[in-house]
Amino acid sequence: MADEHDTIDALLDEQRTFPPTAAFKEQALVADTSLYDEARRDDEGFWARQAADLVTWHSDWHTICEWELPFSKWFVGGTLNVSENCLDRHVAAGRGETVAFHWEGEPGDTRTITYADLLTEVQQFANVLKGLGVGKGDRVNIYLPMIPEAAVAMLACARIGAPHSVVFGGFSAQSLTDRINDAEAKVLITADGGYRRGEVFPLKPAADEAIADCPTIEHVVVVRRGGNDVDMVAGRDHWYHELMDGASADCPAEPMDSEQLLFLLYTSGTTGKPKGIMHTSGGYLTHVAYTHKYVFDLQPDDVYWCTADVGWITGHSYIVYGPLANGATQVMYEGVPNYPDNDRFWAIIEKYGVTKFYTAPTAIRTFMKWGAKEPAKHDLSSLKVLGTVGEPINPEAWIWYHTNIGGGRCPIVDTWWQTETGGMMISPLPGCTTTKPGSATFPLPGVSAEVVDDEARPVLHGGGYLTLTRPWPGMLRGIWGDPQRYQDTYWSRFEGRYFAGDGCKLDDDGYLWLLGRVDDVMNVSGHRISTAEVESALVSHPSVAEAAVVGANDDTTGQAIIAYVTLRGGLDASIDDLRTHVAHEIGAIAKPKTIYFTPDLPKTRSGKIMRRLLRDVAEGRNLGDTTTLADASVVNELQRRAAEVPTED
Ligand code: 7RM
Repeated sequence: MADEHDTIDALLDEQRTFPPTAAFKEQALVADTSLYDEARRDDEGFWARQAADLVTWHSDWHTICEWELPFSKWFVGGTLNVSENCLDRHVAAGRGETVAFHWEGEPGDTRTITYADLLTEVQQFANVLKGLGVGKGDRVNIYLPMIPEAAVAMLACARIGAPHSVVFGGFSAQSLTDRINDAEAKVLITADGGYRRGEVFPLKPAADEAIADCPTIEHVVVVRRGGNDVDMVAGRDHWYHELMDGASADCPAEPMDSEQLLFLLYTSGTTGKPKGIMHTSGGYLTHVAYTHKYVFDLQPDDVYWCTADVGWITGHSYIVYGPLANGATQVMYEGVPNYPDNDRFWAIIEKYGVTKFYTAPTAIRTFMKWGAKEPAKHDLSSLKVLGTVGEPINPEAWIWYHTNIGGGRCPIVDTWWQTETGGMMISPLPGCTTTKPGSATFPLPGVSAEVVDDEARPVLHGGGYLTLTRPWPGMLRGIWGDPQRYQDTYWSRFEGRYFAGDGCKLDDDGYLWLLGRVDDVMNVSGHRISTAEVESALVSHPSVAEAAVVGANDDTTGQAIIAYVTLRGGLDASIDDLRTHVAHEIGAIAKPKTIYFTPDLPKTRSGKIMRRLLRDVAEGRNLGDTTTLADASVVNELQRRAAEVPTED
């Protein structure tokens, strides 16, 4: 057994608990521990039952899991077609008229797309791709706004076994070039432009710039959305609607191997070139269908809305593959949450009667800034389960979400997972888990996680590193073109374990509390303090909406805690107030040395705080790589202020 020493000091002690209500339990798919018990007895058998229950196979697998560390194969020998699982089987079961997507454009235009409609469009587009010379194994790049054609394109690729590589529409031409070239994609699917904050943002010009340096691209398919003028290169560029006009709606789904590459999704490492994370078919689909069903307690009359972009793994797993495999009805929204006004999301929930809602802590903290009066303008009584993903959620943001969006009655599922894990790994089950605000609670049935210290000894209480000890069906199969980097990045820090890169603490009741990336852990006078905990303490002050904390080099303490704080609209607090508050919440050792007030924090395009840049600012360095930053002006402003603001001692 490990001795009780903290690899990362655990400081915050959140005591509030929220058991599922009797009313929720009564209707829940899972209201007891039966799934956990079953998976504990035989995890492979458990996953095999999910694969048999939730996925339709052309032929059976002979081996559930082949595990040659660090490479796994799932449902080996089985064949299936992922797009058939997402479409044909629902139509064949008489659910063709069920709405797959209530799509809402940012300007307010709408489309209602049934499963039958989606199946027709996907078959047509699969034929279009074949007509452009795309065959099984060929990579297709997708660079689109949040329009239904994004899902159509992904499913059409899946139908013919052509792995897709979706690049988020907010990425620059250079990022697109790098990703296309690494994947050696043959075809690019893009749009003229899309809507964002009331204006058309052009995509095709960026795509043109990108592919000027992409020798493998043979054809470009352009969806008309923005209506902006674009150049079309004869022979290379084609309008989507023109190709679809002449396309047959008959493209039978061919069986694919369970381990057929379904997609690549690029994720930027801390350094160097982005990694093409590989996901395959049968295991991935099983994992995302299972987690989507049980974590959201999916019911036949649900209207589910995930606010992610399809360019991120959350969009792949919990807009496209998981929900469609489960035959769910969804809302898909094109634009930003504050167009035309700050209540757009709440208006959408009311309009469509959304029951299950999945968003990110960064969005929730923004909503807190805008104030509870915005959701109060709308009837949100349709909501039943609320989800979060992407970052640790501070207890205060959790409580705000629970109170102001969930009306105090909706369980919150805080879901921890990664691009690499493919699907959710640590999360409550809403009908069975007593939640604690800020904790992702326990590994899902079938998932084995362990917190360890520097020497890979299990930590039974306190802070350490989150590792995964058994393979799981949705796990990445590697990094495209670089098996060594796969081994080095994920499997070398702790022998025989997948290391996710996140710090995590275990409390007395065995709950897991994610502490952020370990690169973000600070060392103050020998205490290893997680940025997430100091941020949570700051955000628990009534005037604070959002906070980012970093450790900057310090002659006396090794590192000093520097905080960047955004206040809630109309509220005020002094630096002294906040330092005292942190000391009171978690102890004097965690008091920030310096606090800067800022209207915004630097974030990645998917909304994660970029602490690395704040460290550069705090230490007076030139900024490193800023290409993944959503809005560069934020750090420039902080640099200017850093030069001006005196340090508190
Ligand atoms: C789904 C996604 C992965 C990283 C991961 C964590 C952080 C995600 C949570 C979380 C605390 C959560 N994929 N993260 N979910 N931290 N609680 N519920 O975000 O590949 O883009 O990022 O995100 O650090 O390692 S991702």
